[in-house]
Amino acid sequence: MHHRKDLMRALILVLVCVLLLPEAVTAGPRSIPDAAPARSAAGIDAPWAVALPLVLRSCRSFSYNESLLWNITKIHAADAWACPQGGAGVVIAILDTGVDSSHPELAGNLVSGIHYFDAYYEDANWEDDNGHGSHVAGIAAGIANNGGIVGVAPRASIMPVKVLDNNGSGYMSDAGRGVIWAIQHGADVINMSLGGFGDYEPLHTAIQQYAYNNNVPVIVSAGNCGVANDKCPSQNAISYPAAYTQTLAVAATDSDDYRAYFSTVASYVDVAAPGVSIYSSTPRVYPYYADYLYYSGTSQAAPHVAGLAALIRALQPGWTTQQVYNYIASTADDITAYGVGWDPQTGYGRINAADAISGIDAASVESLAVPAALEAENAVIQQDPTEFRPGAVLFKLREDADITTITGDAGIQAAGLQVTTAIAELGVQELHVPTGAETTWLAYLRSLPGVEYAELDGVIHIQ
Ligand SMILES: [Ca+2]
Ligand SMILES: [Ca+2]
Ligand SMILES: [Ca+2]
Repeated sequence: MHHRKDLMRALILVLVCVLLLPEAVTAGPRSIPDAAPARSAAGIDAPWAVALPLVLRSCRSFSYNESLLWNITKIHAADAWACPQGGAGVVIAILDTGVDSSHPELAGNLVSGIHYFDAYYEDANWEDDNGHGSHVAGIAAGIANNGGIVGVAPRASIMPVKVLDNNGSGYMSDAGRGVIWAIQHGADVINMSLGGFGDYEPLHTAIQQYAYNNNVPVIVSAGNCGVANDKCPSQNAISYPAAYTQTLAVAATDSDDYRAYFSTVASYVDVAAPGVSIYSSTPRVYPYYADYLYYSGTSQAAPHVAGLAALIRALQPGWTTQQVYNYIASTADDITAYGVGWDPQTGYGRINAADAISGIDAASVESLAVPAALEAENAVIQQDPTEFRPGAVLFKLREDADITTITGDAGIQAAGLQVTTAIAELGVQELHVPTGAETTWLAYLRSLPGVEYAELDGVIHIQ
């Protein structure tokens, strides 16, 4: 009985979807300048099948190559593309190396972006000169039905916020300003496939006050220090902003749901998503000349979750950030290979988009909560970065303090140091110090009674 009812319901739903979405049956590209069949640097042609039985099963209208895009299949993304589909109307800010504006997987989903560089520089040239940002953007919101790839939220908008250079590096201050800019310009979800090995209070404050408190989930890669390597100060080094409780930290898993060997094992890991050999969009410009490449990293894992957050946001715009986090965690498939329930390898498990979306109307998010024990473990460990922007120490004054307590300080005056505004929105100032003397002046600023905090501007990298 139930089965027959369900079947009838499904058929009606399919009919409604087909009526509402002519694209569903024509499977044609939507204002795509170049919808040539996919090709990769590895020379793989990517034929995509129009999978009619799956359309019937799930109201899905997007087709994709299920064996090539194992990651999309693994998290059951196709079953999450319910009507109305794909995260339409939701803006995902990609804080990264920029985004290729001409890529057919991305161009149609782009909104305006920004480029921050070296703490003071800003322009609108957010083109991707590295490749990482375009790859990440494709995983979150690559366009469906034009071949190649499809993102987890194929109709979400992509907001490029370029805070990393062509080497995939940048500073915490750029990321902080990027978060603020994204929120001020309408971002609904933020993806940060990046991290550094030092706490930086202005970025933490920007995430908490601008994103988290305004119902904007911040999805962050957990880090690639699962094995010792020259990019990590130590094995499983704490990565920021992943370690902040206001972010959702994502570990990387492989096609068998095992932790990727490189994925950082830590108390702050919240969930896991595919991050090994992920096929996605790359720039058509130097030095790539490739439409698609395979990348591995927790950088690749995070945008799966950002895409899922967009799908959720499209259907539940009123949920708080924590409710979105808790819901993603509670609908994940627990990876029991590392123990039943939460574990530091995969968090609450590998995300399951189908379970998240199918249960979203009935979900009682108020009853979901991250266990208190985990929150305690999640507490941020204060740690100054060893790699930071030269010549700068940033600080914030206490409410009752005046800037003359710094500019009029005998020690600072004797050294002839200048103070400028660094992040106006957060009241953060910068003390310009001689290169090599940053940690000395950091300690000095922290010793002054009017200073709420002082920080080095830590280096961040793609992950
Ligand atoms: Ca596509
Ligand atoms: Ca967290
Ligand atoms: Ca587990």
